[in-house]
Amino acid sequence: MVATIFIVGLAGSGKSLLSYSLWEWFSKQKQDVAVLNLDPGVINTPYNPDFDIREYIDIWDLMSKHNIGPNTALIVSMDLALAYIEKLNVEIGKANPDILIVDTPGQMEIFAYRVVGDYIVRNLLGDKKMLIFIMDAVFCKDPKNFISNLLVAASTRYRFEIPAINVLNKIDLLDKEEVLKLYSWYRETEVLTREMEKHYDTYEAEMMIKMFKLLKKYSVGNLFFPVSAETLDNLDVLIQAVTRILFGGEEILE
Ligand SMILES: Nc1nc2c(ncn2[C@@H]2O[C@H](COP(=O)(O)OP(=O)(O)OP(=O)(O)O)[C@@H](O)[C@H]2O)c(=O)[nH]1
Ligand SMILES: [Mg+2]
Repeated sequence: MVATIFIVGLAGSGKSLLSYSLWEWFSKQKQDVAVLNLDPGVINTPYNPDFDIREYIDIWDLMSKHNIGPNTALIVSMDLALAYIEKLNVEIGKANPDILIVDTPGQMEIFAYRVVGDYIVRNLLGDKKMLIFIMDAVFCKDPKNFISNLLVAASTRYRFEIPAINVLNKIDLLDKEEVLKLYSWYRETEVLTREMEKHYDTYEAEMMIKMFKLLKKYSVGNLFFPVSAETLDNLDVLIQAVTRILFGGEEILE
């Protein structure tokens, strides 16, 4: 059985580093874990990809052959990637890892909001699938950014219709009080409301809080974990949640 974890998030939020940290953690637990790089535009990855879309698609070649810029080339390459999903599935099937971590492209809208992403999530090998949505903790220190990022997370989650976890990454760059504050914003709407009212005018604060309440209402049970992909703070807690979703228990944590 292959359990597939898609790592999605805004550019620079830490998708690739978290892919590596998760891979390292599972490997240390003697789990059979592999990483698939789905970002055709990346030059260096922190992990050694077991499977790699760059084996099939050369974004630099596309740019020079068709005289297109990097964003268009990325769109074209993701569309081309569809033709290679079956080939990747054959590769993955042969290796048959227990856990497959999928690092997605930097420009997340190409994966999250175009048909290709949906196709990949549906058709890539995986008996069980889940999504980790990463948010950058430094960006989220502003309550408005925090709510906007959660809205993006929710829209991504509803698009893919697989279990999802929100991760607040890079907490090592915040002090402890700041992390606790962000956590309390998520848990207690009144605290977030006060913070919004402190920094923004009434209209803006009211609108954002209304959106946040809606989001919480329809994302009941959506999990939220502050971690650091760099220092591995709280990664154990995230791994436990991932394990519960994918395997329904603690069996692979021993
Ligand atoms: N301090 C700190 N830095 C981090 C953490 N996670 C990622 N970074 C750094 O943030 C930068 C971006 O990380 P990546 O893992 O490349 O992020 P990404 O989301 O894959 O980036 P794109 O694929 O370009 O969208 C790198 O310099 C990482 O070293 C973290 O938890 N703490
Ligand atoms: Mg990346």
